[in-house]
Amino acid sequence: MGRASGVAHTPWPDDLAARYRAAGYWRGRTFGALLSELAGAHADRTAVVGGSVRLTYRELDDRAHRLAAGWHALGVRPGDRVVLQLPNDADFLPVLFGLSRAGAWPVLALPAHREAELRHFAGTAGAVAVVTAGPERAAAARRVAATVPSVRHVVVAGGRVAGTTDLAEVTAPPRDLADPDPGGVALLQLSGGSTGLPKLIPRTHDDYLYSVRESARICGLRPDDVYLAALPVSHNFPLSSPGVLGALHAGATAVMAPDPFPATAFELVERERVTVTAVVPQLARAYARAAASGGRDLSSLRLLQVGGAPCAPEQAEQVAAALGCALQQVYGMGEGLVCYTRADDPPEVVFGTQGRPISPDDELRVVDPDDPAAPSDAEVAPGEVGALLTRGPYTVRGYYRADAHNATAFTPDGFYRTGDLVRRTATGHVEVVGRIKDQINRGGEKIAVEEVENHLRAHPDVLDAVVVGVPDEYLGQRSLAFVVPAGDASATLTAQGLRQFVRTRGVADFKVPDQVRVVDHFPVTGVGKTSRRELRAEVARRAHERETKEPMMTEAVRARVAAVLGEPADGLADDEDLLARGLDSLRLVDLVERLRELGLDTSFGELAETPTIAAWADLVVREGRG
Ligand code: J2J
Repeated sequence: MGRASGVAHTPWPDDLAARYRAAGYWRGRTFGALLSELAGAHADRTAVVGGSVRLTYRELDDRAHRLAAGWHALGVRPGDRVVLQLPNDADFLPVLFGLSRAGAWPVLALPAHREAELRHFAGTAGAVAVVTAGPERAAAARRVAATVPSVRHVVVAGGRVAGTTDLAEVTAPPRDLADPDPGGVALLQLSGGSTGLPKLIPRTHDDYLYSVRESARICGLRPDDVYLAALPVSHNFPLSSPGVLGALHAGATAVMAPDPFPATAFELVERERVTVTAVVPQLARAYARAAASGGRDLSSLRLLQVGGAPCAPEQAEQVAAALGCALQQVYGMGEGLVCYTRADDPPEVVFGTQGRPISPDDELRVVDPDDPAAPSDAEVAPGEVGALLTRGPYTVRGYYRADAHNATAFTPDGFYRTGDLVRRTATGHVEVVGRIKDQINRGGEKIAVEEVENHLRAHPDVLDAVVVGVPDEYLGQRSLAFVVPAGDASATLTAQGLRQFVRTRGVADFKVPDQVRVVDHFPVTGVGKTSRRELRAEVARRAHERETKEPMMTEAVRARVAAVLGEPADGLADDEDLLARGLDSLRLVDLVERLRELGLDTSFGELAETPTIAAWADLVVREGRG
């Protein structure tokens, strides 16, 4: 596939690399070497629990050795890329470490990803294999293998699927394989992205293990801790902040939850005496509600980490109270930087900020979010809101094979443009206040609007599409697509049909627009909006306004219609045909005048076209000045 070009891994400049080594951040140890050490130190302790399988450290180490030899026997060689899409179960860690020992670079796909995303990962990475689980994903992986020539193997966990290799067969007697370069790539994380499909993030053994080690220390993990992976474990948060890798680093136990819902998680907390887990704010609230109704013994839980999406201070406080454990806010990103509130931070900091960075050598700059196309990168005054730029000992310097994108995603001196709007407190804590990138954070799942727009535009009856995030009480944000039909297709395009269309394109469910509005033009009044970014910002602003203004405007319109008809307002339904109510042309002319008070410049003909309160309120929200 010729789409991706450029270098695999952008190294840190020599002077900084030397400094990170001298400071003891980078210790020259690989994933495989770490596991060997852990197996020596904690041999008979439980490392992993997944379903009914329990693996000691020695067993985990042994499986990883056999898998490494198995991958080698399949022809997987150092530097080869392998798309890894496994759910939270006992296979995940042995496979990850096995690939790592074979020198391969796992590409950490999420179980939610479907064919379109897998094809993109395999194609961009030039992957030699895809490892997945379950018949549906296996079928998608086989279709990917049929179109991406580099893919030689589809390996499926837990079952024999025609045309694939059973994961159980990827095994061979342990053999000496050269330990990979600790300064080289260990794995490829995925970015939430804002332009098109997710970018691949090359993380090195040195940098990733530094973030894992320090995260485990900051969270006070000890051998008697039990970490529950409730979120999909290939995501950076449950993998490394401190996540299952941090748990192993501390000699603790990592428990894999097959799904993140309270019933499943709480059963495991009770059964395994879980002490630490990590969730997104939406789940935290669900946990708090479920805990209030009792039924499970959650007394072992000492720390709930909340991150991945904005969490309001009151919410954080309520959750901590409901679960009766300490709460920690975590602000992190697959590209690197992770911030934690600390155990000894005062409550207003724990509840009111998203923490401070892991490393004394994390450099954070808060700059003027002026023009994203031509950023000045001038720092704002201390305590002011600005766009966050960061670089440091575990933040990447470039995406994998994405030279053109890297030119704008990073500053010339190597800072990553996070796209987040933040404020830093006098204590150095970060408050995340919003985003400047075109990305929707739907309950922690990141959606690049451009990717979804491209899928919508692929529909033969769609001329153009703009996708924006609108506030959602439960999810934080949900996605709203505005679609302009091609030619006279407006009669045939439906919201449901378009959502189904996006689904059949083989993308993760969370990317299917929550709402679709078919419109004859984009709801924009400003002139000269040529850039999609500005258009989106305008549409998002109006969509937001509309969400908040619509109920008010509906009542204002209803009152005026009632006055014109001489009937009580509460007898008029939003969607009833008002012409049938006796709203004749004379009365309509009167109404035109009255709606002018709401800032709507309309005509009697326009009102007669769709004679309902709902439609007119819509007009007022869209075109009124009120
Ligand atoms: C607001 N927004 C947040 C927070 C992330 C630990 C924790 C999370 C991630 C993660 C991670 C937020 N409040 N507490 O990788 O190791 C939004 C920001 C950020 C983007 C990164 C980790 N925590 N976010 O969420 O790569 O917008 O990583 O830039 O998925 O999530 O998303 P992602």
